[in-house]
Amino acid sequence: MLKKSKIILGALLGALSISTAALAGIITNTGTGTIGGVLLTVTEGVVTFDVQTFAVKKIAFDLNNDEIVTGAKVAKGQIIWMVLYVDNITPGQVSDLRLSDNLNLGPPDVNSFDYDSTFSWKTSPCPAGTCPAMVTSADKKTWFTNVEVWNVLSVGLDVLDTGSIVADLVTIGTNGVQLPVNMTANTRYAYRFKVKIN
Ligand SMILES: [Ca+2]
Repeated sequence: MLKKSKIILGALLGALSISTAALAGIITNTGTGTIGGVLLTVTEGVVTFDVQTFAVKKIAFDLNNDEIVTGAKVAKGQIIWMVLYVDNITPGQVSDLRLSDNLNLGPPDVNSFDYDSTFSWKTSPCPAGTCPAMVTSADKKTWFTNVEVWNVLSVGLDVLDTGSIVADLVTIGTNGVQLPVNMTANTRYAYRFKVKIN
């Protein structure tokens, strides 16, 4: 069974929220003024923003880099890829992205997966806020296997990088001494690792 993941923006690990209210929704700011204290000599200036939410997305691939869709049949002992990614489609930096993924949740999924190997990450450009297409399985395979380099992450929770896998828990971003993830504008951030199905 495929597992759910969590995304936390600027919140503690373990929280379920995708973002805070301040980070999601429409916000408006109005500036006012007068000349010589006389009303209506200066008209209002208004600015409105569409504040984006950021969703964590998860894909499983087999070792031929073909998507394993939700509900597909897999075998005990099979090694597969798990991939988590988040798209920053805004032209600004997103600070302190944090992700977590528990490989073995409670019943009925106890002991579902064990980490195997190849913990790594990469980024993909999203020019003009349009990230690489991920609609079809072919799209996903094309993106997964394109020329972008997957950078190795240490499995440990340490100062070496932004990711760790300790026991069953994958964490990305700020966590103790682990380094933060500050997402570059118009960029997809992706993390992958192989797991064994128990
Ligand atoms: Ca690490």
